[in-house]
Amino acid sequence: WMILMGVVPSFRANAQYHIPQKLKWWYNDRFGMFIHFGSYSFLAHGEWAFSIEHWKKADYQQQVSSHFNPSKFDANEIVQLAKDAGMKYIVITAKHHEGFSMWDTKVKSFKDVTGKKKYSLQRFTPFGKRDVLMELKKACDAAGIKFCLYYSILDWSHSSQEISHINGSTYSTMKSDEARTAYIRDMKAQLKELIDRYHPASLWFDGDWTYNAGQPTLEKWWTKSDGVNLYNYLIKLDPNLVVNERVCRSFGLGDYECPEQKVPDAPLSRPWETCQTINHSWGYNKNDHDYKSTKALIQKLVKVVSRDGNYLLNIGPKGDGTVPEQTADSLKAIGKWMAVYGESIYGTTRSPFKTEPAWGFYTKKEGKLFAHVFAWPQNGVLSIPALKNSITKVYLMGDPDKALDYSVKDGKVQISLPTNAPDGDDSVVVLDVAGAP
Ligand code: JFZ
Repeated sequence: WMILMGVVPSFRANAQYHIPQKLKWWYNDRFGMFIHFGSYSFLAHGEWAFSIEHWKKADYQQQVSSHFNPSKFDANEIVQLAKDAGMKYIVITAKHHEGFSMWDTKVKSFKDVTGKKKYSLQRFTPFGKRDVLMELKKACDAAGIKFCLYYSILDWSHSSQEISHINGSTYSTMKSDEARTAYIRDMKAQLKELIDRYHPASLWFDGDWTYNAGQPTLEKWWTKSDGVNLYNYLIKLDPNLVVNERVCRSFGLGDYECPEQKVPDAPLSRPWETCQTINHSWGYNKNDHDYKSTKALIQKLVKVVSRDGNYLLNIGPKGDGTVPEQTADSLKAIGKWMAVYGESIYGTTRSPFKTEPAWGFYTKKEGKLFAHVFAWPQNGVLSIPALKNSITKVYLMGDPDKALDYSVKDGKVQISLPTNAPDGDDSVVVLDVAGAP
């Protein structure tokens, strides 16, 4: 027994971290929709066009922002797409790096270069007074989807910041200490507006990268203590607010980690989320037609959850507010899989084993182990390490009434599979367990 006890834990994964009460919904939901939508959507060159194309502030505002008119924006349609795809929360850009506010901000200093107009959707465009964030918030509430907001700390339009375009990157330097203090005060006022008006379940910060690979985009005007201070300010306004680590990244601040466009090799020391694009762009880019396959997207979601992460998948609506057809098609295809297999994602956590199998990934919850089989075994046998508690039933997730034969011996569970994989993207084999798997 002693020997066995010593051997068994060694190939089991590390213990899970504690999840604070306020984070429980987020940790349970596992799959969300990111929406990059701003005046850049009109130009249709992605959300970094201002920087990459070296625009002058005045030209960008006149030729891009002032033409943004998302009159076909339909919150219900977008929320329905998210819901059908099995996404449980939505994070939309309230203000991206370009500095354009998607809501009718009352904070005075967020103006265009002339200083005469508010630089917002409602005051700077032909769109009029519709409140798209509120429309989305209401549609989310009605659908039981959590509504969350993205906010960029750096701001390429704000008068406090000197902009220089160097090698396709844009550096934002504070004009003076007074400008810095005033900007941070005004940014906090905007965030209070957003919290008071939309009660977001979560705030997703970005544009904080003081120490980005030796390229201090913010010229060090945004520091760790600013990040700590901002987090504390927000939590005072709403103790339940979930905030990402990018209030000032790489210091372990906020409530969860944000490794971007990459999936860590193993679970991290605290909860994490990866945000990813469906093609290669966040903001709508009319030249980007290179979409990931449904299979790649589903398998990525599974891999992320098996390593205890959340998956935030991005859409970039067009300037008129409509969702590109290929994006909608991708979401619908994911939704078809989620309709059958969603319960192997929601409320599940990391694989119970340290080693990942060659054929796919594991997710688990109390009473269930889900074997996500990407590569269906040629010999008709799926081999799994022995579990902590006894197995009561094994079956294919799409066919729960038909029990599969299995044997348990020599520390292994051997399951007999049908010849053909039931799902080309990911077939899930379920093991019902009397307790934790
Ligand atoms: C940032 C933004 O600049 C971008 O426009 C988009 O909003 C994205 C979600 O976030 O881009 C980043 C930020 C961090 C990394 C890479 C791109 N990173 O840490 O590798």
